[in-house]
Amino acid sequence: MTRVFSGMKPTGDATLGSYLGALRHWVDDQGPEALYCVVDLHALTVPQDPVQLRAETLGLATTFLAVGIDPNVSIVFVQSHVHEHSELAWLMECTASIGELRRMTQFKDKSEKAEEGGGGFVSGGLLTYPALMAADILLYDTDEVPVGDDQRQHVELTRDLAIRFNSRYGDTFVVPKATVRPAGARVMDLQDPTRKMSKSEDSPAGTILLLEEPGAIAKKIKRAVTDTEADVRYDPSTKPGVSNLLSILAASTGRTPEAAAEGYTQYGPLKNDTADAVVELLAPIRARHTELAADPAEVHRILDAGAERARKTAATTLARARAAVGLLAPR
Ligand code: AQP
Repeated sequence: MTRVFSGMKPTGDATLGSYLGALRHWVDDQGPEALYCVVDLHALTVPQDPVQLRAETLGLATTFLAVGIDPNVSIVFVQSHVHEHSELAWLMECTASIGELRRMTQFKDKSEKAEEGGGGFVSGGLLTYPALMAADILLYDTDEVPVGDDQRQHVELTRDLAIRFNSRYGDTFVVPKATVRPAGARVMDLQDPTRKMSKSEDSPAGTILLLEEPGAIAKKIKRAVTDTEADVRYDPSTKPGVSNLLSILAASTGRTPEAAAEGYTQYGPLKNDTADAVVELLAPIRARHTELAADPAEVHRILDAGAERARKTAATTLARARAAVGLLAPR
């Protein structure tokens, strides 16, 4: 059976992008061999407010359940509840080269942003977090990692590290692969469609949150940047704004962007239909989240049970990796 692992950072409310690119595929992939994780340690690469981080962690776990992940089937847990992640991360850091870590697009983007707007502070974790991500994935003998397009590079690095570790120390890790579904793989910011829609970017008008009110969603889509032409066609390089709307409409209604473009001659009707489709898609998630959020103790219980299930596999893999590199086992 295929083992699936994926995670999401609690750095703000999940967006339409993270839903279309990842979360809804997690629901499709779920089963007893699927593990879904709130990767709270990854959030620490930039300074966080402790009270907010705790709230966002619980909130994101609630979102996993609200989108339809069934904790009686799949394993839902918080990364820091399973200490093996941090321990294996050190072995992965010592397997990765600085050059590999520096090449990661997210490191380049986020360190530049931190230098410009964050008072010049770039944490060491911003450079080394792909090693932690490799540990997250490799701990569970993962075969497939369902992610959006932006995360492909990290999964490629995980593969390289697994192969290098196996060749240095003998067969220890399963070599995983990313599964990136084309529909919704890269949802762009509505105000700057050359940039990914992102939860921690300061672009409220360009970002649709999963739990946002229907009126606010419709307003943002109707104000989305398009272009001065009037023809509706899918061509991301010359018409990024219109193509982004077509991708969203297509992913929300189960079609290709080219098929979704058929019949439109003006931007107004395209925006109206896209707004309706997104509102219809997200309404049940919002309602379910409200129900679940009323009982946080139950979400905590689910996370405790998930961590206990996850720990069993994590402990076995970590013991294998420790033995492989030659760490003396305690008596
Ligand atoms: N715009 C997007 N389009 C398609 N997929 C997306 N994902 C995120 N944004 C889009 C996918 O959702 C998962 C969430 O990953 P994450 O939250 O752990 O990290 P991220 O990719 O760095 O997401 P953000 O929103 O950009 O977070 P911040 O702003 O904190 O860095 C991944 O599978 C991702 O591909």
